[in-house]
Amino acid sequence: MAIERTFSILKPDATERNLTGAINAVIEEAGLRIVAQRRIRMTDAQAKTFYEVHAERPFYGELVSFMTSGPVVVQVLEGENAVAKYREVMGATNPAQAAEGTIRKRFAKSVGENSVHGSDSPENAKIEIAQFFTDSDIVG
Ligand code: YYY
Ligand code: MG
Repeated sequence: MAIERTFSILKPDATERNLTGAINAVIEEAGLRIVAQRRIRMTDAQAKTFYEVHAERPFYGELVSFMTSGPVVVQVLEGENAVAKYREVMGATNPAQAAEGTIRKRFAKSVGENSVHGSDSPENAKIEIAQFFTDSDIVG
């Protein structure tokens, strides 16, 4: 398996509770390398575009307003099988269904305020990374 990259967001519920370091420790302990990272306030337009795939879902409005409600940390993670590995480390979308030891089991407040985003495929990882980072931002 080749080295792969995935896109991660530490969401407003995580930054609000000062969990950036704690979550980054879980990421690094899993063998993923943080090769780009920036703390930003997402604009309404950025959040809408980022979650466009969910535009018709009933939770879309709440999701966009949550993602713009406070600072987020956008990241590029690199490692073997990084996309699937990070999904495993994150745990299920709903923290009540997330496995023990996962980020969402440990830190998420609810299905909406679930602390982290991770790309769901290598193709989407490339698209999502390009929305927030240029090649020169990423130092592998
Ligand atoms: O990829 P992942 O974040 O695990 O879940 P998605 O199904 O892509 O949904 C994106 C995002 O939307 C989720 O992290 C929280 C929110 N959401 C929600 O608020 N309520 C749902 N029933 C499903 C998803
Ligand atoms: Mg998703």
